[in-house]
Amino acid sequence: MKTAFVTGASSGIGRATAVALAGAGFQLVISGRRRERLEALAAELAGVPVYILVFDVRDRAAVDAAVTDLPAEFQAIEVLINNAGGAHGLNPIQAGDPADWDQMLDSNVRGLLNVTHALLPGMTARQRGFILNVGSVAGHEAYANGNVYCASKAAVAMLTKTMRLDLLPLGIKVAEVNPGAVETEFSQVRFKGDAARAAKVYEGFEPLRAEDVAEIIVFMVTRPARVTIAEVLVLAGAQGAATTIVRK
Ligand code: 8X3
Repeated sequence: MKTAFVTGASSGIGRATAVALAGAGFQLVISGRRRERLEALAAELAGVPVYILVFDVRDRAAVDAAVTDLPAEFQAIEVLINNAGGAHGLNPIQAGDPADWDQMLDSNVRGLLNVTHALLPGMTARQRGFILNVGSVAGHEAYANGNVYCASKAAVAMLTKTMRLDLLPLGIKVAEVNPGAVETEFSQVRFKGDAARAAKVYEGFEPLRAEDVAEIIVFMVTRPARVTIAEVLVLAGAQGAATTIVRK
């Protein structure tokens, strides 16, 4: 049974991807900050071997220790889904909070690097693996007030391209999925728990569901060796670009 490692698996796209990968025959390492959520997910995946790791991707020492301590039967990670991350605040740069900036750069960029760094020795030794980075439409186009979030996802986009070149000779594929408007906890986190403001983001159109993105991720990571789907942009049906949404 192949093993997939999903970061940020306690909610949203990460959780849905874990469920979809289990359905596709993978056993799972699921990581996140909220143990109860991960335990609930593991219970839902009964029948599939699941190992829970509780860490914050920003904490490099914790990431390294968790990966080092993986039981032997979960060590051969075939697929890494670098999903953990998010947005904090939506303000013009002059009104931005540097603490939000740190959090986005630390999770979305450094966190992705921390987990990748911890898993690469195994992948390079086995000369196989697939790293799927969850980017965003925001990494490929600018929108007002997106500043540091857009920049963090642009970093993910360029890391994906450059990692692909570095790792290709070692038998490791690297790809990126770039979601548009997906209704998850994303906007609640961005607006710091302001549920009304978060709901407004998805008002008047049908946003993507986390499951829609998960299905695409599973398709991407299960192609034959001769195929690399390097990048996918997935928008809501009513969405033409990041902030161009037809609301009815
Ligand atoms: C989430 C999509 O457009 O809200 O990454 O930035 S967007």
